[in-house]
Amino acid sequence: MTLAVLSIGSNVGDRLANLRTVTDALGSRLRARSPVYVTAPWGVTDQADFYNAVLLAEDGSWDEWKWLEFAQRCERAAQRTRERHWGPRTLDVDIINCAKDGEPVVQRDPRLTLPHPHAHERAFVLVPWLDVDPHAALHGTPIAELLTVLSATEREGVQRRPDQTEWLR
Ligand code: A4P
Ligand code: MG
Repeated sequence: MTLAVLSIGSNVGDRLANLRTVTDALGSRLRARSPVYVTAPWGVTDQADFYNAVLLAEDGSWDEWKWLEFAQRCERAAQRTRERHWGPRTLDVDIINCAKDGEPVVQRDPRLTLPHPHAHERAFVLVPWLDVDPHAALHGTPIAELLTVLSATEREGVQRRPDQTEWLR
């Protein structure tokens, strides 16, 4: 049994509809979804704001590689193109963490690095993750603590979307 923490983001097209394709594809695997946040672009800043959310999902037989396959399948279905590293995209699905029988998988394979190497420095990951799992930790450090280390600008760039009704429907 694996429990995956998925970070989903979109800044091209109908952002909410793009995020929703992932919850639809997860179906009964979906355990929890954070609210949707409007987030300032991270890394490459001359692009539109993103919508971001974090999902918890569980599967009885999938390993971490199956979660990566799932993520890439969702990106392909959203006609995701790769023109620019950290650039605009219809859909990005990153595996932030994957716990196998309760223990986090830790690996540095470039095809799948776990936990996600940038998670600790991204408020657009930590803020929604905290919503769905207040006790989560990265390499043993509580994510609530990691958030306090981030700059005010980084944290203020992540704002909860005022209306969540369409997302929670
Ligand atoms: N890969 C390795 N580890 C992982 C993992 N844990 N999860 C590999 C998913 N993929 C992983 O990704 C490049 C390769 O990383 C894949 O082939 C996969 O096997 P990519 O999606 O092709 O390229 P990318 O997304 O441009 O690069 P990267 O490094 O994945 O970027 P990120 O980290 O996804 O960041 N700002 C805001 N506000 N919100 C966002 O959602 N997203 C990005 C993209 C930048 N800025 C953002 C946001
Ligand atoms: Mg990615």
